[in-house]
Amino acid sequence: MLWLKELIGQTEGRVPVGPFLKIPSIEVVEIMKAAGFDFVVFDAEHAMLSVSELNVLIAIARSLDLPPLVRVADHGYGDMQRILDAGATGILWPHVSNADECRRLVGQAWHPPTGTRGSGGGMRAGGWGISRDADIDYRRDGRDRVMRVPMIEEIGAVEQADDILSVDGIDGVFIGPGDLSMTMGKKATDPEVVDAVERTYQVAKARGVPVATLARGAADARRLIDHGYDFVMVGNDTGMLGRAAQALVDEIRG
Ligand code: 3PY
Ligand code: MG
Repeated sequence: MLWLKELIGQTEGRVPVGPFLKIPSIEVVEIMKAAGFDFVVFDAEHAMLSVSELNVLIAIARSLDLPPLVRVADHGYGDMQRILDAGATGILWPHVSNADECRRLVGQAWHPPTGTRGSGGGMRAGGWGISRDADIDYRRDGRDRVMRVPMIEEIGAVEQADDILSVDGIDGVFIGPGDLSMTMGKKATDPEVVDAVERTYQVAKARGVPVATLARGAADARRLIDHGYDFVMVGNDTGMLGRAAQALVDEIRG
């Protein structure tokens, strides 16, 4: 099975790229694999994805060797634990504001003695407790292979990025330009926002934390890769479908 954490920095010159997915559909996951994406992030923060739907989507993504991560809806323990036990290969937490909050979240996703995540090896993440496959090991995978990724997307968090990114157990950071720009009362393309994103990027690089952000399309994704981002999110299923449908109608109607 592929893990995003193992793809980062190891695919010679090939930076992993993945979309956010919001539509609860097996076919969409298969299409993203067929299109060539390296990983997917199911977006439970903004989309109406239930834990039961995530369970199915995670299973199909894993079977396709398309590492599934989940952006959780909140900072709670219950859904996150079930999503990890369902076999998500990483968690993104939206709006992480400071180091204490980050430490608590990372701890929830880390088994003792380092954290407080409960033991559920009888689930998919543990090969249903009967796996003969040495590639599946609930405790080792939970410790070493699951990605724990705080999202920095508030200007207050940018100011505290060095503290936040010093938290033990972080496997990456995602800089959210959309929310960040809102907290600054600006547009994502305004120079002040671009500078705040760059400052956060530099802190992550200095700390050796793999860093990602959201690309505005293919050219922007190439720019981010050339700049040195370690993994890149681009697009989402609703946007891709919407734009393709609109372009088709426009072409017909002129
Ligand atoms: C943001 O830009 O705020 C994000 O969360 C990216 O999806
Ligand atoms: Mg956001």
